[in-house]
Amino acid sequence: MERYAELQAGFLWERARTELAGLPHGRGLNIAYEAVDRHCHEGRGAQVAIRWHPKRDDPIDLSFDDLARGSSRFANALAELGHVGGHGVATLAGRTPELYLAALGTLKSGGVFTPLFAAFGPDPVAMRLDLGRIAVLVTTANHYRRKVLSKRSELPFLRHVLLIDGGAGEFDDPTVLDLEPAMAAAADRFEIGPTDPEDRALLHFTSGTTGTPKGVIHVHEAVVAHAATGRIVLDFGPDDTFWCTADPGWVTGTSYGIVSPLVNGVRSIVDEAEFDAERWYRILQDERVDVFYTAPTALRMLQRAGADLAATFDLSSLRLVASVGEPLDPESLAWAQDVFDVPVLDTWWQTETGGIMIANYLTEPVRPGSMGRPLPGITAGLLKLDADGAVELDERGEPIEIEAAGDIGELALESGWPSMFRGYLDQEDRYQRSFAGRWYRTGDLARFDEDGYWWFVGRNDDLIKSAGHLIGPFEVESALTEHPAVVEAGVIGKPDPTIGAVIKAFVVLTGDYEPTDELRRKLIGHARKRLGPAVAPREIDFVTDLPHTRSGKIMRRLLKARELGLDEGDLSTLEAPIAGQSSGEETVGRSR
Ligand code: 6R9
Repeated sequence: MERYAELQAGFLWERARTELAGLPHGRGLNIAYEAVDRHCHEGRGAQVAIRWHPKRDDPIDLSFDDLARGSSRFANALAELGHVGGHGVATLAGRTPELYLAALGTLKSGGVFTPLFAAFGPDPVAMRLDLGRIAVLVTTANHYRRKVLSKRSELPFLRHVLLIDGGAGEFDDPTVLDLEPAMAAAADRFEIGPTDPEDRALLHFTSGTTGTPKGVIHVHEAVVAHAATGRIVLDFGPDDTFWCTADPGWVTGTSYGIVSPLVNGVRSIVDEAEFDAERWYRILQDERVDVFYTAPTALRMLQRAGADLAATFDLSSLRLVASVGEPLDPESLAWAQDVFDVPVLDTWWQTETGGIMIANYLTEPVRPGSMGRPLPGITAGLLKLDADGAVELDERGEPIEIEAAGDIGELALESGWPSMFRGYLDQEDRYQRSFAGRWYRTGDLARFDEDGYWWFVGRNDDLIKSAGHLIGPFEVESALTEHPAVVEAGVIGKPDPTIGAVIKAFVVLTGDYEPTDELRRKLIGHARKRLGPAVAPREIDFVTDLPHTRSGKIMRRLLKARELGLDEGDLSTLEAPIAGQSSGEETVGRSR
């Protein structure tokens, strides 16, 4: 692998583009062609592309040929129903092969693919189907009956529902069809139509802190970034087995759970089941996983399950572990490095960026707590903000960039990379507002150090103003998790008439500690020593779990709303408590 400096010097997006095949006869660029058909044309069709672990039964292999044929059948089935270009197709399903075939088949057919979390309830589903003007929904009979049926009349755009597990007869509705016979009747070859790199391909919903979710639009050109970042950061090689634990309902599970590994020809693990520490270690061991991409919250859940459990498995196949979604605190990083005995690389990106933008690299020293350095081809900047959080402009009206290491500003990226989002659906104003001059504003606060490593400070909205200090919850949480009693902490500012806000922490303890007043005092003492009295929490509550989004982010605004007895806002992305580890969904009944 090339070192960072060399990579940066030699990197051009135009050149990364030439590593892709492009559609035959100069018909453009299509994600699904790069992900599957290309491998078949180049003689790799028999290789395993996805090794699927159903919830209960033995794993099943899908080769690139299988994916090519299955996705073609899906595209033909769509065409048969009259969906030929620009149509929105959503999945509301667990991580089963049909989800992956639907994703790839939709892209082949010129449609726009939207994955929804299977655990969403009726309201969030209806809202997204409506906002996304979804024409075809791929789901199970059970989801349809429980979540969509009663709202069907409010969804005029929804023309067809395809049931993965059959049972359409129950609904006595010509627009509700069984997927399997529709696919079986369709041809397994499909010629992908001309695809402009700027054609829409993916629509991901990401919830704002309040109000309606934003629909983030990506185009086929994004595959250039999916491909390159997989090689540069995740170090994909042809013989690798890769496991991205994210559900496609979160952008990570699409960019790195579908597109990037397939385009790079690596074998991917897809696990239908939800988190289970023992199961995860077993998969890592038995599948000889080389590269593991997960979230800090999952690493902390593994940590909670104890090092003893980890020690009973042979994890020696691993070459690197990477994480995304939240800051990877130095304590969790050290734990993971110890247990997996490989470099653990934090990576930073967003739904809007489509792919990894800032990362640590296998070839470079890791700075614990830092998200690393910008990818080659990516220019990161730090914009100066005024007291109201607005970008400060110079006399020419250009945003002022922070030049000094250590100062805090808003993380911005110079626009123009291939996987940059091309819009918020129906919210052009909001899209325009997320740019300042040539910069895309991420809404995250950060700083950089003398060596160009970037450090996450917090979401702009989560920042706490207390006694004249600006405090990012992450630095307080990170100090708390350093204490051996603490697995996870969530920190908020509680409004206070005198000092603006009092820092309050919600703390999850490891199994070895009891929630006592004495421990509370000790933790406050520990935090004061680490952070100073102005930044240390004044109050600590012991809790058994913190509220997380389905992508594993601590929902600080919910902690705050509950603390203050305020409206809890949009909770559609709230993850069910980890304890039972079930999303409350039953397995899709299927015979095999
Ligand atoms: C891929 C994804 C984006 C937000 C982002 C930031 C937070 C992601 C992070 C991180 C600290 C990291 N975030 N990675 N914060 N360190 N390595 O997560 O997309 O769901 O849109 O969230 O997640 O706040 O702005 P998305």
